[in-house]
Amino acid sequence: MKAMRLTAWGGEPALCEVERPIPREAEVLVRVEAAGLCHSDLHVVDAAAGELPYRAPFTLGHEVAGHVAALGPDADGPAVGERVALYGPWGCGGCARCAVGRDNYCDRRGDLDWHGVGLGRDGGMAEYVLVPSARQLVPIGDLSAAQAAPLCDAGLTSYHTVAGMRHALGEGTTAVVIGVGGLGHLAVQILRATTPSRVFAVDVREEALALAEQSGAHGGTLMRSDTARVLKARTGGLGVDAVLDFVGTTATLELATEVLRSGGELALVGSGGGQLTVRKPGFLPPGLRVSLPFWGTRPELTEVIALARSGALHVETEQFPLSVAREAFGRLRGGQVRGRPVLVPA
Ligand code: FEH
Ligand code: ZN
Ligand code: ZN
Repeated sequence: MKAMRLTAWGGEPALCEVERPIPREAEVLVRVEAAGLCHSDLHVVDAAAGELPYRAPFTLGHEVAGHVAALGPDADGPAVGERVALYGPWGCGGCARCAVGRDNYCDRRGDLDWHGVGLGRDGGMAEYVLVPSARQLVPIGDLSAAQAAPLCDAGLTSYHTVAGMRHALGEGTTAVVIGVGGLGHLAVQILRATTPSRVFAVDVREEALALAEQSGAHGGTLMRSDTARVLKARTGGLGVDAVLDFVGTTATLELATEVLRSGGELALVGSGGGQLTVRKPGFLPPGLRVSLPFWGTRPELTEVIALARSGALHVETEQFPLSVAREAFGRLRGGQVRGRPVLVPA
């Protein structure tokens, strides 16, 4: 079968011909219908040997949807043919966190040489993908695979981020989404669908602000020298209750702390490598709570899929045949994709 693989650290990913896996014990083989492409895939591909705990070679692709193709002899759960989304953060499977579907915060993460499907383990940028058990599968019903795949990471991470700050998103509150790309545009929709907050977007691209408005944002403003003033004015000078930073540079973190109200919530999601000095005495809003949400839980993926099936979420995607995956990597790297790139085995 065809698979887009990281063949060696520091090299370009390559479309390879590999054996189709055979499910053993409780494993389940899934025929891939769509696999999203994430900025984290670029970080993986750009990593030097030893930077990540993963062992090359492996197939990339950590946001995947398809249908069950075969079951190992001890597998339970979805029948052959059932359409599914893959819960991607695979932990040790035996700790207290994994036991309740919080594999994204596995207690043994530091001992593992993987972080999940396509992240040290063979992923879904391929015709087939093997999952350890049916526990990692969420039925998607008639949801299209191109919509379901991005929900496994972009959607789940955004949903988990909102879930972690829901207490600050009640009536009369305001949330700001910085960075309206694959994750940010879904965060806007999730905020609008699950909270009463007013939602404002910040980005450096006019087309991203248009996507934010299309996603339900109440307003948007470009990242400029006066952005803090514009955002504060939108709150009558009070400041915003929550900032979801999907960029994560020093400039976006500084903007966040400039506009946040006392007791506000800052979620740093983007891997921009930015820094924020946290000290007392200091200049941060009193009562500021900072979180670094990572991916999401297995129960939350079920909730995200249900939200999408209710019609509350629409993923902006640009589809590429798996055979030209390298072009998709280049377009994502150049910031030339609107929404989420999705690879379709073809
Ligand atoms: C995956 C692996 C490592 C870092 C970040 C990620 C995210 O893309 C998962 O949402
Ligand atoms: Zn990702
Ligand atoms: Zn674990």
